Amino acid sequence: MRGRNLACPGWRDVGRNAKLQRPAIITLETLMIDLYAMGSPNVVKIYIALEEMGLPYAVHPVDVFGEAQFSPEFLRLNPNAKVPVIVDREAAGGKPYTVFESGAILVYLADKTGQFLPKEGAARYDALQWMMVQMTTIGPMFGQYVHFMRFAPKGNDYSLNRYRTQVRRVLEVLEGRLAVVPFLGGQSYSIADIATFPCARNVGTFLGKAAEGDYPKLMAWVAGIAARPAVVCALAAVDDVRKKTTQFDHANAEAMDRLFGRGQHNAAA
Ligand SMILES: N[C@@H](CCC(=O)N[C@@H](CS)C(=O)NCC(=O)O)C(=O)O
Repeated sequence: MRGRNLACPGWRDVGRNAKLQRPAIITLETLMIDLYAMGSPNVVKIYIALEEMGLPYAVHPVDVFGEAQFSPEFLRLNPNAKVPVIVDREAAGGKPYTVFESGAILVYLADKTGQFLPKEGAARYDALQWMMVQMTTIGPMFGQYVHFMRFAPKGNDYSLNRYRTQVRRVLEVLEGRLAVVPFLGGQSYSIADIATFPCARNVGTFLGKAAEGDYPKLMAWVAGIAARPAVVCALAAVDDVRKKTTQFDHANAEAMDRLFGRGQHNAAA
């Protein structure tokens, strides 16, 4: 079967077309979930959730470094022009339902399947509040730090130091949490862990390998999650979508300016 990986039954590759321009029309088989994707941490969360929950899904690569998120077809799915997006073809009410924002998608999928998020009580809100730490702090602080480290013109030391400090600060918060409970939500693996793993596994890449030694509990937690079979499958699927989308070091200058609101796209004035 096309693109089917027997060790990872959830994932099918629907794309002979390397780079998605018209997302709604290239599905070759009807699978439950359409995932609009590239290889960034926000999208990795959703790959992991779909694999962990055993939901069959079709991947539609969105070439973010090639401006595909600004196409009218994609903007109909997410007016905010960002991946990830899912379309649930088997939503309640019998009509497809579209969800964007990775945190909303994780809650949607957890509620749909009854997995990785307790239905009620303190355990539910423990998981949700730790997931929100990722959404509001870990993701944005990592994102800004990487922006100033990798993409901004040199000479922004104030910004670089501010975001690096914020990344370090929130990693210490995670280290403290994992010193008292095995998972971010408490006693069980949840969407809080699924949301946080994709950034946390990059500590060595972005802060330098030695920094991993500062967060032993966090790194042990990363290793435990990385070894889960569903996560291994998810990361293999992410490698595949990376091959089908432009990587940042191959993007053209105009696409980068548009993505980052620079040059003729600067609207700060
Ligand atoms: N808060 C959003 C962030 C999504 C996001 O920033 N997606 C990036 C890739 S990681 C994107 O699609 N960027 C395209 C753009 O900004 O034009 C979420 O968690 O889903």
